[in-house]
Amino acid sequence: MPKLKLITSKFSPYGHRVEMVLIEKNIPYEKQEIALSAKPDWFVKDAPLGKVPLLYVDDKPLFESIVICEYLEENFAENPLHPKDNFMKAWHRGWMEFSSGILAGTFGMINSQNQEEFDLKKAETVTRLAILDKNLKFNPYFDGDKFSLIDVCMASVFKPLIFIDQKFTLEIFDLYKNVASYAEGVVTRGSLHKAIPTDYEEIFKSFLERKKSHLLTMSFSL
Ligand SMILES: N[C@@H](CCC(=O)N[C@@H](CS)C(=O)NCC(=O)O)C(=O)O
Repeated sequence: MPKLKLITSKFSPYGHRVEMVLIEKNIPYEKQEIALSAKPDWFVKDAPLGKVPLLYVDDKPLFESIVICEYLEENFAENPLHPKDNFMKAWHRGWMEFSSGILAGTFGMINSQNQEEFDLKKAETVTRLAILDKNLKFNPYFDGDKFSLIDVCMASVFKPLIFIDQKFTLEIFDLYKNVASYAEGVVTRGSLHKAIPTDYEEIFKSFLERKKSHLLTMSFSL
């Protein structure tokens, strides 16, 4: 078995999804968290896009979270996370890509500096939730009882979205009952709890402050 080392940052949803896969598949790994404000030289050299997560496989780096998750799925047989059927696998992969759009909208809201920007990013996110709502056919997971890679991706996406929705009373999920119950289901997955740092709320709060997020001008309960 190759030696695996995950390089991530505490707050990275992309890192959380890779760690969830490692945990779901009972793969032994080491983890190193780095500060993105002071990237080490070895990281800059090995990460072509300068982003976490990075996974060292016997000292060789892989980058891009979905690519890393697929590598783990293909190379570690325990607890398969993709459907066997090739059409369904491709369908799931499409929605994995879609999940990254929801994450981009969420971080767009988080990074907004004014109301106009915030409203635009919120509208983009809500539009994506409306589309997902129509396409969610099963419960509790995307594929029914079977927890899959698409649920890993969605869990990492919904964790920060639910956080801001609840703390800032954004009412983002109110019109989308399928998405609301699906999102609540995936964020309670044990592997997400293990991947999320215990001081998640504190880290989130300092991130908002550092970014001078427009969210902090709204009424909140942090
Ligand atoms: N598409 C990438 C996105 C990764 C990403 O955006 N990572 C952020 C942290 S959440 C990062 O490393 N940002 C540092 C930077 O852009 O300098 C993936 O899926 O791995």
